[in-house]
Amino acid sequence: MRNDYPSRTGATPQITSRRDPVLYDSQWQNCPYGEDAARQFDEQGFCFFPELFSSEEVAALNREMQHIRQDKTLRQHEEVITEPGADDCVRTVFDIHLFSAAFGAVANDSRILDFVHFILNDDVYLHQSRLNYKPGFRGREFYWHSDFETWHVEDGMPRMRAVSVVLALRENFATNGPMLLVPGSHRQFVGCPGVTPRDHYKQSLKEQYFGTPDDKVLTDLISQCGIYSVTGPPGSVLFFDCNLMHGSSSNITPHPRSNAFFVFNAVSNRLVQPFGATVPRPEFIAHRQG
Ligand code: 6CS
Ligand code: FE
Repeated sequence: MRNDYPSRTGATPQITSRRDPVLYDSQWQNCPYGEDAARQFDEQGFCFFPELFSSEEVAALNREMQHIRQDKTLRQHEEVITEPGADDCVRTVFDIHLFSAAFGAVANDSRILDFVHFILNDDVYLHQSRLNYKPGFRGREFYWHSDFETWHVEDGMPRMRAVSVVLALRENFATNGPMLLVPGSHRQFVGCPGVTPRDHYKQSLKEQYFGTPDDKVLTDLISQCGIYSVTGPPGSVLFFDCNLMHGSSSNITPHPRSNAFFVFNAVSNRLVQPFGATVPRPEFIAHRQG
């Protein structure tokens, strides 16, 4: 298969234009949140809806999150990733839709699925789900990256036809490491330096060094596009394009910044062999059927 999005080839990284649509349904009047939301997603690569889920709904999900976090038997599972240098501190739990029926129901909720279907204009399946707990004091950063870059290089996602949905379980303040987005960056593909090491995910899910752009590229991109900090109360939902440049700082406040992530991929865009790694990552990070 031709590779339109080379990255981590060891060569000097290139910036190229996106070669895939952003909105796959060209009839913007079909957008369940209106044509303005469609335009915003197309231009900026994201849409944010404060308090899309009620405080009662989020309270129930928070209880569920506490069960998952505190279940010591789960610590043995490979789905549970701990913070770098703090083995007792949960950073990420993958496949939350399988661990918990309540999170599974969120992934099937029409407030989410209708917009996802509009964006991708295809049947969809869950490529990845996870809880990023980002605990107070010890929650570490997620360095700048495009998710698609990783999914293409390490998992074999062919095209940019996937969308991430983030549900805030706790308030995302300006101070507790909210997600930082680079609006409009989804229209360019940023190749990254280096070559993927073997079993890279064991390191990268704690601290990522490959699949991150170099300083010069980031400086130019951010001077062009700026940074949008995603803040809002629990129940708020962010939809963002798979190729949007984003990251977040560490959390030195006492307030956890906990978010649930659901990534939907179009069935026509199922994973093939990785474009820049020898062995695909395990199913719990990147579902190959679903
Ligand atoms: O490697 C991954 O697939 C994950 N890592 C990051 C930092 N974002 C997307 C995804 O969950
Ligand atoms: Fe990410």
